[in-house]
Amino acid sequence: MSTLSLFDNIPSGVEQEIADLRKQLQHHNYRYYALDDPQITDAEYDRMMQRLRELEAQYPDTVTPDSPTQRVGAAPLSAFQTVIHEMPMLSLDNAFDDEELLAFNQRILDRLKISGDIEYACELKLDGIAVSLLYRDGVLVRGATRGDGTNGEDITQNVRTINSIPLRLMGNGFPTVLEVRGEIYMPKAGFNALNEKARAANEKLFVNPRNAAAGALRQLDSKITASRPLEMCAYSIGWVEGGQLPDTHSGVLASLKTWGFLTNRETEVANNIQQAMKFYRRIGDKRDQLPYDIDGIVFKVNSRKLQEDLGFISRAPRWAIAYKFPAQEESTILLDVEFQVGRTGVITPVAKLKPIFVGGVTVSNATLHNNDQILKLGICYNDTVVVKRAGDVIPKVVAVLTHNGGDKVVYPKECPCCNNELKKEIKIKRLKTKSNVVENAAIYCSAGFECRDQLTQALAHFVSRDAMNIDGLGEKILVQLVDVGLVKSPADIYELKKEHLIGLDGFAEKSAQNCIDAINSTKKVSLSKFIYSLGIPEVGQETAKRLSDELGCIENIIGLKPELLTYVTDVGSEVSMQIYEFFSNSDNRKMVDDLLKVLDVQQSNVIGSKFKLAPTLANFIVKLSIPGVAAETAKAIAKKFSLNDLFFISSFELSSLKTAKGVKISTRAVLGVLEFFEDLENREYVESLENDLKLMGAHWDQVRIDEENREIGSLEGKVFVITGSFPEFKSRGELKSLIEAQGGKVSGSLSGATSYLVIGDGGGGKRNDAEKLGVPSITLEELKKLIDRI
Ligand code: 9MJ
Repeated sequence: MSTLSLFDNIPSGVEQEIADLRKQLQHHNYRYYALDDPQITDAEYDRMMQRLRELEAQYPDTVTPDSPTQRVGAAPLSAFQTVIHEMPMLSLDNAFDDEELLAFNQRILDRLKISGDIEYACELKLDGIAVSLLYRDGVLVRGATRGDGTNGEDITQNVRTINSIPLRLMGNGFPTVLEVRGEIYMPKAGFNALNEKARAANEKLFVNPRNAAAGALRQLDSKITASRPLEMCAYSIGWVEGGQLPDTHSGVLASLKTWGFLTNRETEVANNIQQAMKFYRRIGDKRDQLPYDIDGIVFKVNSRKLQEDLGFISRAPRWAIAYKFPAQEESTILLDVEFQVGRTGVITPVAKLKPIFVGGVTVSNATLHNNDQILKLGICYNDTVVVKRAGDVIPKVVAVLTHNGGDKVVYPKECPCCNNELKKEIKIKRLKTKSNVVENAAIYCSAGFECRDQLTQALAHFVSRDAMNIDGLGEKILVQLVDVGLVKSPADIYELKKEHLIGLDGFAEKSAQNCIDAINSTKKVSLSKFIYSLGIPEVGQETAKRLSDELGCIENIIGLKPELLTYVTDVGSEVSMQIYEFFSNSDNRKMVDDLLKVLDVQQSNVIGSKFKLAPTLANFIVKLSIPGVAAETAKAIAKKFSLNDLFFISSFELSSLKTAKGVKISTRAVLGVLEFFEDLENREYVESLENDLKLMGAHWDQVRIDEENREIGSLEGKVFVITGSFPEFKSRGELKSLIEAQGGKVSGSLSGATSYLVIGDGGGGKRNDAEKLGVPSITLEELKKLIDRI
């Protein structure tokens, strides 16, 4: 009989297991969210969490509010309670230029009656919602908004759902009562994903990450908050009892980090105000590359003793200042809307604005994106609108503030260039094997090269520097060539003679000859440049290169079904559909054929090993988009059956399958597979996909044979640990799949069994650990070489 513990009827072994799981989960949560350096895979983390959930469900008495399982949200509230802050939450004074910043520094020197340098902690000013978190004996007992600085709202239930907020402090040495202050914000990626979902569901969009974060915190139902991608960065402390804190602000931040908080990694200490200014400029330069919005830099006198001496003035500390960046959003008046025809015929509404200084430049044009956006904004002429300009991105109208009596903006019915009737693009957004058709917002002119604007835009792209790079054919000349009927498609450029050009504005004998020479010199062209030049929607230089490297020749790209195109690196379902549709269009095919006649496109005719290795039966099944069948289920199916088996499989055979985690596959998946393969059209389509793979030498069975011949599968038996970020891949999961496709394994933690540590951006932290274990560290490029050595 096992011994009983503090709780009735709970074996002490279980109690210990629960305590261990919580501790481990807390540790790995911290590694993931605060340090961004996970030691285990998501799957391992999920398994531990699942185990803890099971135990807590079995023994509900053991559940505590600080258990990692309690981040999912609690019962909805009817209203938020008011919180009176023990210490007022202050705001910050602002500086808008160097002069104001220097004046701030001087005021400090004067007040302290000192001369010389003041040390400043330099922090990014996150654009989110200020919050206060109260910990008693290390346990989170209250979360509150700033409110008016004196009274805030109790949002404890909501803050508990945020993974980067410790429910229990880590380590030791923290005061008995500790109030931590910081900013809750929504990273840009999470914000974009959230708006993407809202767009798909036809819901109202959030204007910016700050509003989205504020909205998420205002929810009375914390389950909604839990579903929003929020983070919290700690940047100061408030009320403290029973404990000592470091003498410097930077020391406090370091302590907060050891106690489990996310602190901003860009924070630095400047020895004086000049260094602080340099920090401001450095961060300003990379502001748009940061994964979250900031609106300035906060400088805080680093010595806490000096902070105390300086004190406060009205509602702001004398020892801190926010040096703001130029606003990226401003309001102005919508004067007019111009509907422009793009290269692919899509009509883009361009807002003509009363000029406004925003994001560091004067803006008078901004995109209104598309008809959906116009409808969603309900925008009218003469409206007061919000314009956003972040970095070098095209300015856009993001919101309407007030209507001022103007007419509604409506899309034209006819092409503004050629008067052709406009169409709404009904795109099969999902692949052929996915049945539902969704409407895409784009409204377009289907006249193709018959439409002068489309033709000139397509030609301008074709001759541009990153494309065919033909010198001397500027837009004005292209327009003339189109207007006189000399050029009706890109291939016609190569038929031009000197005499044709001499008659045009801007050409003399010599310049005409130079232009013809420039044209002729571009006839020999790489496949990737050629693909890029075609102007396929969504296909930029990177994708063109991938298509070229991995498929070898244009013939292999034309007609390749969208599901199989997604085996090309970084080609997702959206892009694959664009490519497939482009080559399905007879006008486009003619353009390509004509070009191939006049150009010398350098092609290898070899399908790359990356493409050949990408298809596995499991990921092929996933691509079929069968309801209920995601990666784990597909793997379980692929392990037991061949593709052919699935054509005749019984529900009995399917329902006995278990995933690697030992979970039975869902009824939905079983029914999904049965229904899918009962459909004759689906079967024929799957067979044609499989045949295509065989013809390309990329079928999983062929790859297996090759592996036996030791030609492919170069990572067989090797164990990799991945650290840092890899911008080339959408996620680490993608890099993991690449390694696994080559027969390698990916582990979450370094050990003597690790073959290589793959280091990405900012991932140098593990290098020493690897060295100690005698594990070689390699870059992504080196990993690729390892793969290509086959
Ligand atoms: C933000 N928003 O990132 C402060 N803040 O300090 C930072 N805000 C602040 N510090 C005292 N980094 C009052 C507000």
